[in-house]
Amino acid sequence: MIYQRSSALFSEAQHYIPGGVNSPVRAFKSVGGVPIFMKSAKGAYMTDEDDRTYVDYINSWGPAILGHTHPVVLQAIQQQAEKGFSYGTPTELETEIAKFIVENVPNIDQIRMVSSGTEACMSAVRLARGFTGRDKIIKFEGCYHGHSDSFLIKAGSGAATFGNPNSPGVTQGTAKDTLLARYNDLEQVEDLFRHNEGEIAALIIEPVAGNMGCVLPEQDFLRKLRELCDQHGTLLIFDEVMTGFRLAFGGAQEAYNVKADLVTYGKVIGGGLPVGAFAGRNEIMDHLAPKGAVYQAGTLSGNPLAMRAGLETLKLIKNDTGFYERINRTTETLDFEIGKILNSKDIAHRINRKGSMMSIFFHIASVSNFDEAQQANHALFNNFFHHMLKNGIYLPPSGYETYFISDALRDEEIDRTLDAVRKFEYSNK
Ligand code: KE4
Repeated sequence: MIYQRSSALFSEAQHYIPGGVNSPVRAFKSVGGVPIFMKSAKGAYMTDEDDRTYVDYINSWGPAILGHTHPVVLQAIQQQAEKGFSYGTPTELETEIAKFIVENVPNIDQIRMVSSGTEACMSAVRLARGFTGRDKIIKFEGCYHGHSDSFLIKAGSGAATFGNPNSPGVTQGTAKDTLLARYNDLEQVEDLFRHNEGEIAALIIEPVAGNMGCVLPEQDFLRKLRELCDQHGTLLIFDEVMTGFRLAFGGAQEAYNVKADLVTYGKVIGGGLPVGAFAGRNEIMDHLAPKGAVYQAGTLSGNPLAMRAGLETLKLIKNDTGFYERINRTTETLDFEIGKILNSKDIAHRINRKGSMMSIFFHIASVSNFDEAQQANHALFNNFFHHMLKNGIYLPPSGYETYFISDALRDEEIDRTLDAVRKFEYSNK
């Protein structure tokens, strides 16, 4: 039986870890089957416990943008580890990476390091609430900003009402301060501002959404959100945990030329080690403890290993003038070539792509919000996922995820991917 060792390991893991995994999406619940246990990764590949190798299109959900275990980053982590793992004191290295990011990303003066994207987004919302003295936030259905209570909210009835908890453990008291709008629906956002005048601290958005599959902002949507936030004294938070340093070195702010008041980061800035961050202009960031009154803290925030992995990753990207052109071209090739093959098989689909983010939706012509993402044929995606997996191509195990292209992909990996797509058989009957 294939995946024999993964199957045995998954059975054992479920005795000691809830659902056998430390993050739900890894359990293959939406695609079915046994989650694959990996034992190593290098470049564009991961190797599972049954010694099967896969071309990796998850790349640890974004961090491995250079490909896995890049030799320069690996050596830098090893050398840093010789000096100790974590001190719990300020270090020069934290200033070095903070300065590097501030000098290379538009519209930020200060940055605070944390240990996950959830922490970054949660803290940014608290800072926005502390800075504005307001309680409510607007988020968008289908956008994911981590598992902090304020974000685990499903749409209330109608658009102008507040949300409802979408997880046990989230209180109504928390949910009432989270307002939901449909992605790309400016009228709903205008409605929310009208119904909650003077009460909205922040609007948080994935500037390119990657958690409902890849969904792009429509023309001028982000610019108009900027205008609405300016009109209503609301802070605009770009959740760039996925898009930061991936869409461009200056992230979505640079790619769309729209300035956010706060920007959150994760994934790439840690190079694969646990890091998150949030950043903004002095006027806002000065409200953060210990300088200001808004409290936020973390034992491992800014720890030397994660800072070293992140800084070396960012420097490699920054110093490689062809980096973004290369990974964007790889993604474009995958988009066009996979599209041609699926069309030749008469399999209706939509591929959304921005930079080195893309995803495939089946049996739908366009996807610009979560409702439409849900209308895609996810059963067909699940078939496609397992077909690709059997052919050594590891896609994200859910139709609601984006693919993360790494710079380690070369013609050989593209050809292997396209060969697998060519073998996909699906009867429309
Ligand atoms: P973490 O707390 O998982 O580091 O980051 C939360 C987060 C915040 N904002 C955005 C835009 C994100 O995509 C994420 C996390 N992304 C998911 C992938 N869909 C992480 C994978 C997982 O949950 O295991």
